[in-house]
Amino acid sequence: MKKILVLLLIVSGCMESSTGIVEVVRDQSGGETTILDRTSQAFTAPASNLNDAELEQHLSGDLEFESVFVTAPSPLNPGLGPTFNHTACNGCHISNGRGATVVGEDLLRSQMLVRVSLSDESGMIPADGGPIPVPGMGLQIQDHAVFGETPEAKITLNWIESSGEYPDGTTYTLRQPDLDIRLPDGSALPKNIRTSLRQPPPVFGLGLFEAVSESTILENSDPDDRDGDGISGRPNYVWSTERKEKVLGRFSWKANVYDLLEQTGGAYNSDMGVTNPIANNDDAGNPMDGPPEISRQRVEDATFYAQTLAVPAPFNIDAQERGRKLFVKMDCAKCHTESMTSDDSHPIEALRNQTFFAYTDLLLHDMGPGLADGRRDYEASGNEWRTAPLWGLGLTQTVAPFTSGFLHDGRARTIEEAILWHGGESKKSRENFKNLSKADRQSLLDFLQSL
Ligand code: HEC
Ligand code: HEC
Ligand SMILES: [Ca+2]
Ligand SMILES: [Ca+2]
Ligand SMILES: [Ca+2]
Repeated sequence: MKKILVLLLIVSGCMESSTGIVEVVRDQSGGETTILDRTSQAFTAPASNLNDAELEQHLSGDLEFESVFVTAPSPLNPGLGPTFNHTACNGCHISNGRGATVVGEDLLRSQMLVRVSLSDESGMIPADGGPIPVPGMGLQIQDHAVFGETPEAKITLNWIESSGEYPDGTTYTLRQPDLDIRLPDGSALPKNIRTSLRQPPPVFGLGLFEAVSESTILENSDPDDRDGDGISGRPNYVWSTERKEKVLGRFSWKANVYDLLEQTGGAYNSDMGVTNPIANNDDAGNPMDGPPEISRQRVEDATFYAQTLAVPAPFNIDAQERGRKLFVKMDCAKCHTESMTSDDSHPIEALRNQTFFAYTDLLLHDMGPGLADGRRDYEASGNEWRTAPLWGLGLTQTVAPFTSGFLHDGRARTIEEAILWHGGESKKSRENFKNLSKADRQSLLDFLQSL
């Protein structure tokens, strides 16, 4: 079937107007980076269009991503801590997918992070416009420490369940996190500190997000909702430590990070306590004395790895046309923009001029009070989140069985629960979903599961 469509296109020479072409390309979810793999290793393959030199750097980066850091002095990977969240990138991004959300345990077992800041009412907004660091704690709680040092806090995660009903009488249960955060002296975190629980997102395909031009992203934004459909979509503008100016943010759950280099340098510094030329403080905001603990090259190699991971192709997506049409009809695609095309300027050749299907506009949306964390991050309000990409969604629990959840804090145990949490700008879309027949809801879920 597909071959016939391709032939027809060659004959007709018409790429845009044929409806057939969309099906053919949709299989190539990551453009030419795409691989065919639906196993637990599906997020770990190098992009299939890398040249030899690129492949070599990718493999060096793979080693960096797996490097386990230890307390100095040590011949290999010293520099962990003094406080930290985990010891390796892939300790949190399990097989390059999400972390796990374990109940009750301290968060090292669950790979989750808690971001913190002071409430804006305290009026000390930093010159770069970012969130206000908590004195002595910075912007993130490190709940582990090397021997002889004290973790910043002890965090316990529990879930609160609630139940609801579809108009057709089918019932469901949802859960939301309830954090208990204790300072070393046993006292609770002061009330003026905003907290935000974050699950590690998957790390494949992200180079393509870097390779999209700013104007491509801004095309989909509608900050004042001029077309009156209740959906806005706002860019986040964040401080770039490398460029030393405010730039469009694309990474992390609030699009509050500029690029993958700054994301990676920040992760070494804040998540592992490993200072480096990109980020060099103890996450209480204090610049560290002494030379960085790892070289710029090592940070660049780990970055390159995340930039050049392959995107797994969807499974038999042609059979999910009914669900895909419902996805569009329910207005899901108004935020989960089906495809984008990168331009020709990214330094990595394999990422240039690729049309890919990530199902995100990379913009911020108000998702309502149910999902709100109340913690501003640059332009992102306490209600706003970056539209989560949906590629690879159906592989989530293949890659990390029984453990991973959906949404920024992993609260949704299933894709269905994730949809039911949609509020704010996406409330109408959620209601559309709830009002579908059971069979139609299943078709939509089957489509998402095929991604
Ligand atoms: C303690 C767990 C943990 C460790 C260790 C960790 N990460 Fe993450 N990572 C996260 C979390 C949580 C987020 C989401 C952060 C947010 O939204 O604020 C994230 C976000 C990311 C993103 C952005 C993904 C996206 O969709 O925008 C990338 C890329 C990334 N991490 C790469 C790395 C690399 C490279 C390392 C090692 C140097 C690393 N991470 C170490 C937990 C971790
Ligand atoms: C107004 C914009 C908007 C609309 C409309 C919308 N979404 Fe979302 N979606 C988001 C945002 C933003 C997130 C991330 C929210 C979070 O993590 O708290 C998200 C997250 C998700 C997730 C979880 C993804 C993950 O990686 O954990 C799924 C699944 C999803 N959406 C499916 C849908 C479906 C299906 C529809 C239509 C019924 C829909 N969305 C409509 C903005 C939207
Ligand atoms: Ca250190
Ligand atoms: Ca801290
Ligand atoms: Ca609009």
